[in-house]
Amino acid sequence: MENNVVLDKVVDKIIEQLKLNTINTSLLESSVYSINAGGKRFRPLLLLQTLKALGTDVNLGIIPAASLEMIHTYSLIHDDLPAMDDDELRRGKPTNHIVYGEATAILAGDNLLTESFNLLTKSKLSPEQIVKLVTLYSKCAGQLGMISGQMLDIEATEKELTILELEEIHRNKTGELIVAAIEAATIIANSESHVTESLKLFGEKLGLLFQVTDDILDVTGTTETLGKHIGSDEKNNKTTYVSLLGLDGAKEVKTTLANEMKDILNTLDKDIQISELMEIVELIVNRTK
Ligand code: GRG
Repeated sequence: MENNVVLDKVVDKIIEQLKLNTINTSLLESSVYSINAGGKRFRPLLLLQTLKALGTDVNLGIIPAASLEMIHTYSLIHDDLPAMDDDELRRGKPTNHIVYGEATAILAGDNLLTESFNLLTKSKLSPEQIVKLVTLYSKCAGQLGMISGQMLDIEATEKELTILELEEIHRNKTGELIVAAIEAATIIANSESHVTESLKLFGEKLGLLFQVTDDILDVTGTTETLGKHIGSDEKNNKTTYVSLLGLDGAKEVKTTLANEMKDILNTLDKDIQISELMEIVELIVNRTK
């Protein structure tokens, strides 16, 4: 099945879940607004592509992918709030709080996070797999992952970080949900632990590749890219790969990571379709938005 067709099903599942449990139209509208505001659907795509690599039916990944995209969207709504990055634009569109007000945006984020777990429990996977996914998502999105990354990021504002400190933030803030997409696929596919461990390492590097590319695009990107969250890192005096290493240094990090990731894929068992994951590396390396 074409990726776009499955990704449409992922989005349909999210909207269905939000409509099913709604008792308030403003909350529904603001939640749906951010789900439909032009995101790349990278985490769902990664989960589905990893399932393909593992030779598992992508339909089994639709609900887990939808749930993960809901968590990601909540994090962006909250990240844009005045108390956090205070951004007026994301993906070239007004941020949730600009359209619906701060209180509704906070609740839309809370709503997406909470409903994501409710949706996950409706999956046709085994109860053991569902519990593993709930454990994984709450770990990666929670205080052992993304939320701590966000906290470290806030504490780092106006501070000059070392590369190790910067990567610690990105591993948590951006990387954990990316690793979650890959690990979720290994749970769905019942992969052997050595496969899961190699793919998690691949995912950790992918998170950093994603971030260094984001930092590079923030200074070299098109109007569309720059409009996604207008230079908020510079505005908030945040260290980036480019501010720390220069543009050429950041590009070098990007090349090294991509090569290391391809090396990991080449060590995987022969029955794994590594071309599906090579495609993901190329997608990020060639990202323009
Ligand atoms: C508020 C708890 C809380 C967490 C926020 C992920 C995050 C933590 C903030 C995002 C800040 C940011 C812009 C980071 C740069 C890399 C990144 C994660 C970009 C957004 O992900 P994309 O590019 O977004 O996949 P789209 O818009 O395509 O869905």
